[in-house]
Amino acid sequence: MIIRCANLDLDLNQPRVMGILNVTPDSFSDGGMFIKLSDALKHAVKMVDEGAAVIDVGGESTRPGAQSVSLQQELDRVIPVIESLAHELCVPVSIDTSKPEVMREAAAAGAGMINDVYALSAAGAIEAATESQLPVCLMHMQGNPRSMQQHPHYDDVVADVSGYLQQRALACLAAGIPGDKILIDPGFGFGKNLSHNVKLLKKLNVISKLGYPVLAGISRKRMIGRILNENEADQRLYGSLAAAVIAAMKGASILRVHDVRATVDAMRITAAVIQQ
Ligand code: 8Y4
Repeated sequence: MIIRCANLDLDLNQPRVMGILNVTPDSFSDGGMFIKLSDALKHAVKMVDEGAAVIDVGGESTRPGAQSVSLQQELDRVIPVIESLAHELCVPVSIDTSKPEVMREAAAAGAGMINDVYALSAAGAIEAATESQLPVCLMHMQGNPRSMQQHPHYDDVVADVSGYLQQRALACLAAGIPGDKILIDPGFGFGKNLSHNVKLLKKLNVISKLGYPVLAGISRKRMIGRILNENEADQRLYGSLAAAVIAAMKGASILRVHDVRATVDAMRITAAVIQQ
């Protein structure tokens, strides 16, 4: 299976790694408002050298409790980076956004994929994504980033998440997005407690069976920290690798990660076993 991302192909015949490039003021800035383009580009090139098959650019922090940013602020942060990366990289650039205007401008700047943690549920988002003709990743979230970790509740987390993703995929199909441009993601950590997250990982094969490529973002997340009793996110590499291997064995096609080289090695081993 190969997904066309603007002018570049993303080959999903084996599990691939998406490198995370945050362009928020706590990353690649001197502490002021402006993103240092050269630093962002340098980090993206490093991740591609390490084997990343796609780079995910996000200008709005979606961490639990995070504040939302204005449209202009988000555009100012991400569009110059997308434009620079689209020219310099040989892999597609994904735009992590929920705002239709950002989707449009990112597509015009050369983005190759839309990654939306709200699964195109914002007003105008499905239309903007359809017009861009880019592949879309639809992620499940219960609630919103400000409050989602307060009281997560499901009757059956796997059935609920799977049903939601199925419903959002159908909405995309109805809007004219081709089925082969849809990816789905259970949204680890987005309105889920530890038990919900572990069950989703264990049963990720159920999500895979919906027939769309699955993206999984587990890297350094609190579910890893909770299991390992490790509060420092940068000390969660080995746990994240174990989770990435499990996800890929359960059918995940793309792993969204901070630690590209290590995860690419882990995915090469996993691919060798899957293909045997
Ligand atoms: C430490 C490390 C603490 C990471 C928190 C975090 C996903 C995503 C995010 C995901 C897709 C994050 C934008 C949250 N997670 N997109 N985005 N799937 N498709 N938190 O799981 O990385 S941001």
